[in-house]
Amino acid sequence: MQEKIKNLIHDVEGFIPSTEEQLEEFRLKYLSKKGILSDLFLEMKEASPEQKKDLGKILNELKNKAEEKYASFKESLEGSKLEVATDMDLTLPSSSYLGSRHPISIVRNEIVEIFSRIGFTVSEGPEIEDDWHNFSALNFPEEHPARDMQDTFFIQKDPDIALRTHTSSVQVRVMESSQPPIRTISPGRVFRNEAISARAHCIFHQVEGLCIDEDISFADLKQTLLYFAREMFGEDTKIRLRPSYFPFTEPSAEMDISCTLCGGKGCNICKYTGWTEIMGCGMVDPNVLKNCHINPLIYTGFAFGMGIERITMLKYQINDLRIYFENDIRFLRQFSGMI
Ligand code: 2NL
Repeated sequence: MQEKIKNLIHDVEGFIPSTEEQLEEFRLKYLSKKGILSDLFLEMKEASPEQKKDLGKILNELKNKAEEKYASFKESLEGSKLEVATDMDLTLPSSSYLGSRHPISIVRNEIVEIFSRIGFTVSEGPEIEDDWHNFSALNFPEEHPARDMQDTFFIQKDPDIALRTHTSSVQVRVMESSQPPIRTISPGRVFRNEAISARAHCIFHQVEGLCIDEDISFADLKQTLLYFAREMFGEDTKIRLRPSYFPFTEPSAEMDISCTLCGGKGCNICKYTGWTEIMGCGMVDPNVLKNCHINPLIYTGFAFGMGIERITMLKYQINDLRIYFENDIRFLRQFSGMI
């Protein structure tokens, strides 16, 4: 009888049920009233007192092992039953919407690619800037209205520290820390204290560019920006430059491209002029070069700046800036699959 019980212990130890039915069979076989254990306990009563002692011990071991086995699998098999019990059809294809890049990121990446093909690197810098990098080094006079509280977000009323109002502050840092040749663009977020409307926002994105070397002329500026316009808006795109003013460039200009919608014939996007403005540009003012330890007698340079929101509006015919910040999934989904 001892031998028989030892074999049963061995069987119980090796038992691994994979369904609830198999576990129930196990329970009936060993633990039910008509099961093996009940029979064996009855059988044991027939044994001699000496045998009873040893048999009792080994029979209790079998009983404990069978009960433990049953308890441990009952919990795990019931758990798995719960998971399977949901009405999910696992053979269906998964959701096809994988998310998409934001249109501002798509256009920023495209601008970076276009300029990197002609040797421009990408520079980044802090969004919280000091007065020197955001204004003074860029030749903004002490009394310039852009420094005003109404236009700039100052940090904790400290007149020296503010959120950058343009990314030219990054390029001041590049000029201070390196010598020409410099060819770099700085994409990034900028902040201006403006009322939010369809045409203005207090947070927006810019790409500014800077090219400094010996003998850089306005012709280099013009050809670089023509190349950019054609790559961005198509090879038939024309550009025109109108005189303008910025504190950091002299001479300065505003660049228009032939209207992306009507191609120059006149429509409501270009207000029937055939042209739309896309950026500011000019030759870097010698005072700016001096401020950044670059000798203006040896080096000249051009610079430009554009708003990414505006370029994106023209490219995708978006007529309200606010939609960029609303995260409306119906708007964002239209850009899925784009890099
Ligand atoms: C704008 C800005 C311009 C720049 C931006 C620039 C200037 C220097 C160094 C680096 Cl000195 N970047 N940026 C130059 C000329 C015009 O326009 O708000 N355009 C829409």
